[in-house]
Amino acid sequence: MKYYILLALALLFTHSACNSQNGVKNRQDVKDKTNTSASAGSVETLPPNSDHQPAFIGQTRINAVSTVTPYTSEVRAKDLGRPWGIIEMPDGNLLITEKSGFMQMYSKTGQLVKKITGFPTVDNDGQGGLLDVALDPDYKINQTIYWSYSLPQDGGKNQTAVGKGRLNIQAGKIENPRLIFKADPAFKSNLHFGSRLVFDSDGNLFVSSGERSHLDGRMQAQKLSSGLGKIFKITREGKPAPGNPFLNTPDAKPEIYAYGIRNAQGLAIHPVTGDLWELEFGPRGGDEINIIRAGKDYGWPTITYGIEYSGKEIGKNITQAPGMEQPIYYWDPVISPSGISFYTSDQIPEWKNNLFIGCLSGQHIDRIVLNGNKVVGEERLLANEGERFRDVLCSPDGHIYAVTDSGKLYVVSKK
Ligand SMILES: [Ca+2]
Repeated sequence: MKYYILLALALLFTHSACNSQNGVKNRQDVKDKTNTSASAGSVETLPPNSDHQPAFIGQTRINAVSTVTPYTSEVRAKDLGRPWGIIEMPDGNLLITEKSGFMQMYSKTGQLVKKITGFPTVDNDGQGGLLDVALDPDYKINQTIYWSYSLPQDGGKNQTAVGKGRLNIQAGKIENPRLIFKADPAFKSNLHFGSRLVFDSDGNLFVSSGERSHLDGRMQAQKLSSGLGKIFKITREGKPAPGNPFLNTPDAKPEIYAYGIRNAQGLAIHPVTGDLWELEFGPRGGDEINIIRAGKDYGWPTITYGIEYSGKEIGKNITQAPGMEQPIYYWDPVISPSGISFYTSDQIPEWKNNLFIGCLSGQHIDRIVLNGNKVVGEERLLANEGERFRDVLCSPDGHIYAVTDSGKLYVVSKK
């Protein structure tokens, strides 16, 4: 008897879960018919965590697309430790950060070329460590690189910081390493450092900071007097970039470019428009793609498409507010987006100017197809590998290089 009651309950649960999935799918199918000729249904089949509704058609659960060009993936190295950021050097080698405080140069075939040491001490606890890396726009002349890290401070505190120095490859050393910027205030947390680095075409550096996964830090994301939950734009010396939006605002940190950010681990410049694209982690639901514009408020924690991990509502439980920017796309449930990269090669023509996203909990590389600034299709690549993809690099050579939390270097190539 007990067995039959359990079976009946199980069937009832499965049925209602399917209904809610189909409900979402059906709504989306209707909405997306005008947007894309892709196959019906989204890549996401799980029910959302919240009852929030998108602000516009195609803001979430866009129709799935499939790459037609045959492609293949391969693990080229397995000994990266805990990689966080990957960039390409002018000579075609890959420079990969290691969270505990060093970098490694690898050939594209997966051979270790050089270990680079001499970086300042990092707080490697939790999500902290030596995180992203960027080349100076004049690297070929000055061999200067920039890195982001969690800077240890007194009392168990730490903060997102940016350093720079001269890369001496032959010696495997960073020369003259120095701190150029830190996102005040320091905080006692081992979470949400943001910290992705990307240079603008004007030679200034965008830096993201997180809100430290703390209720007080979260509120500071809305405060221009705090460096938590922000996008900064700084010069190569760490000063506020000329033209920054809050240079003349009393009490505002002049390095701030945009605010209301939760935890952005994805930054990239769009290859056609030159806009700054940002990927950030939502709470339970509500991972976002944003196009970052000077002086704009991206809403966290006032508006969000997510809920607390506990299941509680966040703030007033609203998704839209005057003066706050909408994400161009969001996910519920989350994919945990980390590093991002736009594909610019002609090797796989259907990927040209698509956005690729390394997903942690999602355990795949997400492909986003765009029509202008509108998301029109989504695909999950390498979804059967069971890997947390920390960063992706779409090389001009037509291959996608990706690093995982398990220490692997993947290469995705045309067959
Ligand atoms: Ca937002």
